[in-house]
Amino acid sequence: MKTVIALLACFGLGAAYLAPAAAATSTLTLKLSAQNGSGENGTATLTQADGAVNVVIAIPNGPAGPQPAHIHDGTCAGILGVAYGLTSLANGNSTTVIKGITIDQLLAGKYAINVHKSTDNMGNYVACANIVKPASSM
Ligand SMILES: [Cu+2]
Repeated sequence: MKTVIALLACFGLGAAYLAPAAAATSTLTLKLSAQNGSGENGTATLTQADGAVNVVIAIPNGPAGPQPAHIHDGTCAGILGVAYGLTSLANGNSTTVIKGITIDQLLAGKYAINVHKSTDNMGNYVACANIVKPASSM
């Protein structure tokens, strides 16, 4: 009887340790930090849907826009090419559904969400967030 109880205890612990690693990331909130003096701080919230990732950007003091936004390869410190297009921001808000990917695939690579000042000034980045897990949830 003691052996059975010990085995059950082991399985219980095993399941508790395995569960977080096996579970897909369902939501990820990133802090968009203002760049180049824009003052445009906000958030990007990624939510896993069935076969797609929903990306919601919210910059409370964003201008009327439109402000183009993308998921780029690279990091905020070293932005590379566009990996996925996002809906341009209007009044600081943007919602996009990206089909065929998962949040975990984004986390496994090196990606950053960035927002451009305007269609006429794409070279000026006004906000950026690296797609990484927050340190507290690692
Ligand atoms: Cu871009």
